[in-house]
Amino acid sequence: MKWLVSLAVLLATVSAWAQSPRDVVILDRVFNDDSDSISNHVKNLPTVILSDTKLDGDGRAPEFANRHIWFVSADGQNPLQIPLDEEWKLEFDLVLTGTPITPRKEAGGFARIGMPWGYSELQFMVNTDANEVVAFGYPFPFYKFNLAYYSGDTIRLGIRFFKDTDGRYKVVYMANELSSPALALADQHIIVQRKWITPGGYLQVNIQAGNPNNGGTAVFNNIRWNGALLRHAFAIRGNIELRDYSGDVTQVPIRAELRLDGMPVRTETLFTDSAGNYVIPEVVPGTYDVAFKASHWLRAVVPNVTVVDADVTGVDASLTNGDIDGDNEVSLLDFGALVAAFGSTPGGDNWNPNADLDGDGDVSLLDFGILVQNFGAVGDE
Ligand SMILES: [Ca+2]
Ligand SMILES: [Ca+2]
Ligand SMILES: [Ca+2]
Ligand SMILES: [Ca+2]
Repeated sequence: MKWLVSLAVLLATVSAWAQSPRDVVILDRVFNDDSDSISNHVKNLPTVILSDTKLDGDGRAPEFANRHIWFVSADGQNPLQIPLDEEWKLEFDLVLTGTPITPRKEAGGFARIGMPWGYSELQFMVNTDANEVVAFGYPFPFYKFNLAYYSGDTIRLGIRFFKDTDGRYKVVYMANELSSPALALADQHIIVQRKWITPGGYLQVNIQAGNPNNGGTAVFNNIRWNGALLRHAFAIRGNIELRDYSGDVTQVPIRAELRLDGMPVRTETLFTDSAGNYVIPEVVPGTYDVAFKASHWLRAVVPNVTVVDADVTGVDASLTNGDIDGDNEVSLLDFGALVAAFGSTPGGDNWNPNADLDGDGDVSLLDFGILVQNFGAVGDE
């Protein structure tokens, strides 16, 4: 009896753990071969509806398909880039309806994984024409379920991603009560160069020339997510000094980058308050190097910022002024840029706002003095 009780407690814990994602972001027309189709998207978590009709082509090549994607998100704006070492599971009930069922309408789970050239994509799809339930997309493992899917069916799909005890990143695909084995991704030495993954879902409707009634709808119901957003996330706070500057610091965009093992996992454009204070919200626990760079200031990196179970404060940086061309060094190139802009004011032919180092509205000897003082300085990598 004892193990039964333990199992019941475990199941209660697991079901409480899986919740709706905090938010999702919908990317409209990722494929847009029929630009005058009528697409409609509904975000009403835990439900997302993607639909697209009038897929008869727009008379301009290519005329293949339209695709729409949603991704889990912390803010409804940006897909969440989850560090690879985070285990997560995404599940939903999917109803895909194709009108007509041919040409192909497909929908299902979707993921992007960071690669040295950008990213690669997983499709875990059902389709209306071949009736398949199948996952594919390098470097994700191929898997085909022994199930037949028909337009209008409800199917529960799930993707679980985790780092196994053998050190390899693996995925388990789920369809109704079936699960694939834990399957390793290909080329693990490549995926660890970027270290992020973003899950979600998608709809793709292929074009049928001459049929204005051609369309498809994917309803994702009961979306459940137990990944990084349900573990608490915390803020990183601190102060950024923009040195030798008398302008309005609240108007200076600062690019902040969170790096895990040297690899960027998140970038943000920050603005500080008038005292230089900033906040990076919703940071998943981990040990980060935090890099800050602003237009004509050198980059500063604060190493080993560890987020555990509370906001982290005092992550301060002081940025050296003088990098007019933005190459992260104060050199002769910047001197040349300052000379070229010397004497200018906003609106002038040779005005360069990045040469106005002190932010007083003209390029003068004061700016020259700042450059001389910092000449030869090089920012952090
Ligand atoms: Ca077209
Ligand atoms: Ca059309
Ligand atoms: Ca420079
Ligand atoms: Ca100036």
